[in-house]
Amino acid sequence: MFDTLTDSFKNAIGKIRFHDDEKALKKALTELRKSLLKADVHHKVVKELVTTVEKDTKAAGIGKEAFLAALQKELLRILTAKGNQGFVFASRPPTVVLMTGLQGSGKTTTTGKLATMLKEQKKKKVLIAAADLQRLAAVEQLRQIAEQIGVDLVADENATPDEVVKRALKKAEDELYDVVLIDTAGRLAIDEELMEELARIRDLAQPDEIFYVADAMTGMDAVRTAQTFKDKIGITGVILSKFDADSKGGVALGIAHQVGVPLRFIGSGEKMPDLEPFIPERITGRLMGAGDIEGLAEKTAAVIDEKTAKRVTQKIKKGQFNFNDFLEQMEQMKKLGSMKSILGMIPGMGNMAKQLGDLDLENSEEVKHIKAMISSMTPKERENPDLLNNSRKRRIAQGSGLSQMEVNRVLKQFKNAAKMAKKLSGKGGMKQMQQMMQQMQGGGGFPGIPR
Ligand SMILES: Nc1nc2c(ncn2[C@@H]2O[C@H](COP(=O)(O)OP(=O)(O)OP(=O)(O)O)[C@@H](O)[C@H]2O)c(=O)[nH]1
Ligand SMILES: [Mg+2]
Repeated sequence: MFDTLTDSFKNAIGKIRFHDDEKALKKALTELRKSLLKADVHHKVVKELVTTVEKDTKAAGIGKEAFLAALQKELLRILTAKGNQGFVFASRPPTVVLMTGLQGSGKTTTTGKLATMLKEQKKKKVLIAAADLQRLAAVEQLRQIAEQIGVDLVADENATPDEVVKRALKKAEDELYDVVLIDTAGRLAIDEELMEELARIRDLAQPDEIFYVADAMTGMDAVRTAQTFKDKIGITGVILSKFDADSKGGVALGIAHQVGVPLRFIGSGEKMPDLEPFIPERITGRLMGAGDIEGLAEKTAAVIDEKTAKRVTQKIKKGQFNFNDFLEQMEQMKKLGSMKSILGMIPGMGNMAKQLGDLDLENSEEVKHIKAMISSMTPKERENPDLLNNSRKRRIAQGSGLSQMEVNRVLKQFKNAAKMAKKLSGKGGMKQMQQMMQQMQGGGGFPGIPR
């Protein structure tokens, strides 16, 4: 997620030294502007962002730290729109959510994904209402999804959408459901008749949230249609689906600011767990190359029980993440959905995620190597990677059929990732991140010197 943008930001930041002059700033800003436009961020948003970063950097005194701070602040501002973030429960259950969007945008899949997240991560009792009766196969599709994820469904091919919604709401009240998700029929374009149906269902259901599911691959059209749905129906959040197929990512960056409605979730694959909350602070971190430890922990918690997740987070914090944890994580990761999106959340692994493409991580060379190495280790070595001196590494290389250089490389990667994760999971992680970025850019940087 956001690989291209993250790379471009790195490039821009690299153009400027700890203390520098206007010329260097100009270069950095040009780089920033070019890359944002290339990523399909809307030109107005780009202009606003670049102008503000320039102004703030100058005001603070041109230098890398000022530039980073300005960029981070401005990114956060652009990504944030007034409204809720992530999933927000109504003060009185059930929380009713109306899912809307154009045909094929991913409403039904996303309804299933949201239900999965609420059930698995938040332990909520979820009911889905099949209010799409336009398409014959729609109800059947939802039935299959509901069955697969073990969530209750109200559906009736012979009823009207209004009746289905009424029944679902009554059932939710009677049987104390926490959340009702209403899947609706798609619109080919902005179709008046269907819009009226939607408005009727809205008035009937009085939803706490109206989500507009937009297909990320449609680029700027996603922004325009979201705007129309906002005007006509009054959406409270946007969900960008099929983000895994959109390598540029610019729409996600601009849409909240352009439409004035928060981007709430991103669909990152076809499987049910492939849904990420879009929390501006975290995304800013990811954009600036720092991964998303919190998001990772949350995702992990969804499939591992909470105790294990806490233990792992503690281990990361203490820098004790070892090879056994890694193997355990790999097993759990199978359940986490798209490997690429997971790797992208780990600090320092963004590049690896990019190289992976759509590769099957589990059967990838990298992971096979690590697994082969681990199987050649003694239990003690698995517990404590620091034990691995040269003679032990030689033995592991032989045992796993790898060259010693390969063993060294993998070990280094593993240690770096664990180290970075530790740094960023602690207090002041953001500050640390900035310092790390400076070091990474080779611009010297003087961590520890107060501003
Ligand atoms: N790769 C990828 N595919 C997705 C994602 N979300 C949905 N899809 C696919 O997009 C297609 C359409 O998804 P649906 O959920 O049926 O879309 P819909 O909006 O309900 O469609 P209608 O009910 O016909 O309006 C399906 O093949 C999904 O698997 C995603 O985040 N990533
Ligand atoms: Mg559908």
